[in-house]
Amino acid sequence: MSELTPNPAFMHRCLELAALGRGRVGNGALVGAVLVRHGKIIGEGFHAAYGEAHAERALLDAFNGQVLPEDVLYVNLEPCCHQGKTPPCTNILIERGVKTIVYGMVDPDPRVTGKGIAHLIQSGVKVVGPFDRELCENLNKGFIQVRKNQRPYITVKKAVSSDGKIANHDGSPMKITSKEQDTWSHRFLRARHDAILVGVGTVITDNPQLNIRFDQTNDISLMEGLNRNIFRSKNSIQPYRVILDPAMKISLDAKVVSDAQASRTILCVTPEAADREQGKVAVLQKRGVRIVRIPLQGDHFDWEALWRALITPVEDYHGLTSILVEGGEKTWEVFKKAGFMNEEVILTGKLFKDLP
Ligand code: AOF
Ligand code: ZN
Repeated sequence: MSELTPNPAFMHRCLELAALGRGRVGNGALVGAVLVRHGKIIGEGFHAAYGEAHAERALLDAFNGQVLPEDVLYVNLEPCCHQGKTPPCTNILIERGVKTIVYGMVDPDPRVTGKGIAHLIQSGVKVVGPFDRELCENLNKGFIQVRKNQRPYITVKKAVSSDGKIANHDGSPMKITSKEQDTWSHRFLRARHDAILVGVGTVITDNPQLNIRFDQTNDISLMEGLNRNIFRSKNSIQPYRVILDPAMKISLDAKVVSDAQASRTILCVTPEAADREQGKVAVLQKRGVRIVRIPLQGDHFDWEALWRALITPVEDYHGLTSILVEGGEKTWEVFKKAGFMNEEVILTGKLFKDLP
């Protein structure tokens, strides 16, 4: 067999497809697959939602033709070999006669790690990879974090004036970032996380919406030079809004619990506060707000209990894998001090004296 030189364009297409599952795959992986014949894509598939067909199966189910020995299947994650909510992908790949596979990264799920590749090789499939591993791992950093460490991937975002002052120092809202920075934040930060997290103090002072709003006019210039489609598409579901509110101080009028997307809000309270505020709990639950009871450990929530509640699927909640921590200052510090910060993004705005 002649040597195969994988083509990055096909792996990039897998990532674009994979990203369409953002917000829908719960605590699972974002996966896309393409079938290539003589340098052209002839089939595509992606993991569209939690519990639904994996990318490879979705592709082969939709592909009516015969897979030929020279066809190459690209997929950004090692094909699975376990019986989970759906049958193993390795089986259908072998059955349908796929002879060459290019994969992007090894699956961190211990049920699969290395075993998917081994199963394919034992069955005579040529397996090439990991190919474009960094890009693939970057898209699935939340999934990797959850599978390896049983907690979400955490990015902390701050806005700081160019002379180092922080907004909201005295509790009053202050606009530090520019419109362009805000568009970037929505497009590249909020859109690439499963949830946006703030402390209740920020909800009380700013009454934020914590959703993705695209500024169409700024989109294109900001996207230049970047792969435009590796983000959450406009039709995608909004990220969850996670509010840390131990004493359940949130107002029933706060936007995050009263707008049309109240069902995307997860309110974390102590069991004592939930018992004390049963009326409020009932109203919020009726609006679809998810209320999770987390005990305190010292002056903050018990981390393990918090992670468990956020990453574990229960009934119609399918879990999440990544969180963007947006504020305020106390919340940033707690995450940083506890060692849970994977990434820190600091947006530098105007000089403090020039702020409105
Ligand atoms: C693939 N292709 O598209 C995805 C994979 O509970 P299940 O059955 O959905 O299994 C979840 C695990 O399957 C997940 O942790 C990861 O190891 C793999 N996801 N594998 O070959 C896909 N989504
Ligand atoms: Zn699979």
